[in-house]
Amino acid sequence: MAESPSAAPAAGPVAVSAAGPAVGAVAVLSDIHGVLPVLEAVLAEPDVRTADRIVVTGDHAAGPLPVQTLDLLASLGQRCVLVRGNADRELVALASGGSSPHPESVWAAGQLRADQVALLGDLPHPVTLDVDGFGPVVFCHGTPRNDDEVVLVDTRLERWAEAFAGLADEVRTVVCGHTHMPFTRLVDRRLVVNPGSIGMPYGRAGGAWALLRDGQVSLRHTPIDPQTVCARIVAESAYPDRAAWADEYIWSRNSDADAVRAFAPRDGRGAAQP
Ligand SMILES: [Mn+2]
Repeated sequence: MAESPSAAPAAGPVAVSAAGPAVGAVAVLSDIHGVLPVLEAVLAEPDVRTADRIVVTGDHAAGPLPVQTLDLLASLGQRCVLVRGNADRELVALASGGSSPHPESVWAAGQLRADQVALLGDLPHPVTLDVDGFGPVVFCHGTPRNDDEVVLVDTRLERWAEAFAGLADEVRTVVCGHTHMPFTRLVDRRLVVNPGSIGMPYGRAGGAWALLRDGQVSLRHTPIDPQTVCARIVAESAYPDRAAWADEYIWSRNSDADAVRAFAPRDGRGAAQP
């Protein structure tokens, strides 16, 4: 087959509310949920250490080590971009007297310092960054329009189209978190990436993350020793149910099959079936 002629260079991508020049490699972490030991393991990965930006797509602190996790993220400075997740929004509401069905969130909200509540209260959603090889990339928690909207690897194209209706045409890459399962797929010519979860992975223990570099996406996985991580959480957290919480989530007792079945009704599938 003949080589295609090389196309003339296109005009540079238009950044959509993206501040500053394009950035190089981006490590994407998500859904840390206060699991400091796994965050530390992922931050020690060579490709995370050398990434130009670390973008964390929400749900940072609702879990067993909220104060220490936010302090570590803050210590990364401008290289680290935090996006708001629904659980971060919930922590802010809890800190001013709200209620929640999630006991670890109620506890975590009571641990945070005032400056940390303020930090969470100021987080943006979504965030657009111009990334080398990608153009403008939208980083969100649930979907660009809603930090609590569920989309799954097998969500119908109609729902994806609704969720992306407000995106500018030049946005060809969207990164979502929230569902704690890694995948990458095309959705009508847009590349969608979910890095999975650092702290509460479904289907496989360890820290899941993603690397965006030179126009290529790779899904990464940092192995951990669940026994060691659980022992640290038990030793370092004061959350009363930390042992059971760590056992369930650090060992990834819930499979991706369990999670997809549980979340599926939330993506509208079947709702309009005759
Ligand atoms: Mn979430």
